[in-house]
Amino acid sequence: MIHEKKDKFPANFLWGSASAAYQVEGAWDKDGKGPSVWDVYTKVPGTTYENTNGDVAVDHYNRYKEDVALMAEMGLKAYRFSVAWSRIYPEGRGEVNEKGLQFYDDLINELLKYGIEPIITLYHWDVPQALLDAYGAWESREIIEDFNQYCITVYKRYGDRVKYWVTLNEQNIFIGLGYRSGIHPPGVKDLKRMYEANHIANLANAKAIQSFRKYVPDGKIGPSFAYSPNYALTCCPNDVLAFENAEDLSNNWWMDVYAWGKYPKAAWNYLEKNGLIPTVHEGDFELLAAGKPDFMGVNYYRTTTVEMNPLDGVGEAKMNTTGKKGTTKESGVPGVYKTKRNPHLEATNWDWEIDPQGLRVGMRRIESRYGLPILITENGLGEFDKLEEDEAINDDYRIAYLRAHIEACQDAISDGVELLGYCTWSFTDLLSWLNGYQKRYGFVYVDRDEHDEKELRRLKKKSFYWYKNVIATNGEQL
Ligand code: BGP
Repeated sequence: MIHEKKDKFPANFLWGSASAAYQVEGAWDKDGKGPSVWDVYTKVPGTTYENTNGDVAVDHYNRYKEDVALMAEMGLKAYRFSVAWSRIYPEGRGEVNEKGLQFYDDLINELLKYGIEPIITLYHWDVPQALLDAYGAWESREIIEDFNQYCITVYKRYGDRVKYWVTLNEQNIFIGLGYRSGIHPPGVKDLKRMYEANHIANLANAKAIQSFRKYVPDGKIGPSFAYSPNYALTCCPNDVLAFENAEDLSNNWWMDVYAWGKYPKAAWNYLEKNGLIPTVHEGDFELLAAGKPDFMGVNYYRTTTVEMNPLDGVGEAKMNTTGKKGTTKESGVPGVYKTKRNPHLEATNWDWEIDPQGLRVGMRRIESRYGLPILITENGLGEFDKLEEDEAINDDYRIAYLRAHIEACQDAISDGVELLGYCTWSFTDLLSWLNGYQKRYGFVYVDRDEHDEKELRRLKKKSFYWYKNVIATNGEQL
């Protein structure tokens, strides 16, 4: 639909920005924190870009007051951050670390002092290493109760002040990269193990939501899904079928479980024929159905375009983690689908296609299929930024990207989507899991690189002032 007049953003719209503990905090072993799988994995040479790790990251643990003051100066309405499980439970379970709890108390209070709504992510990929050592982390059902206990501890501690919560960040990514492509911890390449771990993560997600109802009855909770809506490359029926396959296996496989507590049938049958379906115990589907979220959290960066892939066609290809444009190869599942470059879209230097309309398409699909409100929990542009001699950072390309995506949000609202808020990725620059510090996302430049921490100075980019005005005008001036 082309709207002659668009609806306005709601008055209480959450104009936000997001981060994750491992990518900003640093202080990896301070004040009793235990190691997470990322603390260990990144120390294995060759696992990350130029062997970068989050030992110091952007030192948010020590500089959170400075960072929150910048958020307040911008007028940010919401800040999404994650709690590092191993700060709260250094061993993943057992003894609680009071100093870890205190850190997030201080951060929350600092945000509230300026009227910034805290949004807590319970899990952004940093499972305690002790649980990987003890029972294989997401590969054992033991994690369901350990995760639940950790969640209950933080619900009880922060639930009086924090009303928006995210359970698992991008389950599809941490499971897919951790157990299919093996480029995230624990570095496994085994499809059967992937689907098993994924089912266990689904159960942990549902259990955490079930507990939430008891401890934070007036709060809202949902998962953050890494949503890349699919397009068929052509209207050839085979490509349309490939598109349906890709939707079922790469999106509905997760979102159907969150919203309805069941897996999409064609994908289930396909995996069953290939010996890949997860082990289901009695009561699993009841628990999944009981874990219905209040909203679908959406992390959106790009769409995916697919065509049919023959049975002897391409398998999974390597990701571009260098920023050398055009180096991404076609990737796919033989007999199911394969990815193609979309000829209508420009891409970033990391080959992520820039597609604001795709965000609207995705939100429309969620609205039609699940009827759930949506919270954009991440959206942003990772690019090389240049610090000029006068210390300006003229990131007009980031402004253009965000502007177009916010316009798409307004279109989606005008279409009837219930959108609670929009969090950019990210507020300050931060560590990209596999891309070091060269791939920047923030409104605030952090002066450090892969090999030199320098003084970690914070410098406002051009986009900082732009987003400030967007918030001040509630999205009227883009
Ligand atoms: C999402 C993650 C974030 C963040 C972002 C950008 O998948 O939830 O943690 O890293 O993507 O990704 P990248 O750093 O790979 O560019």
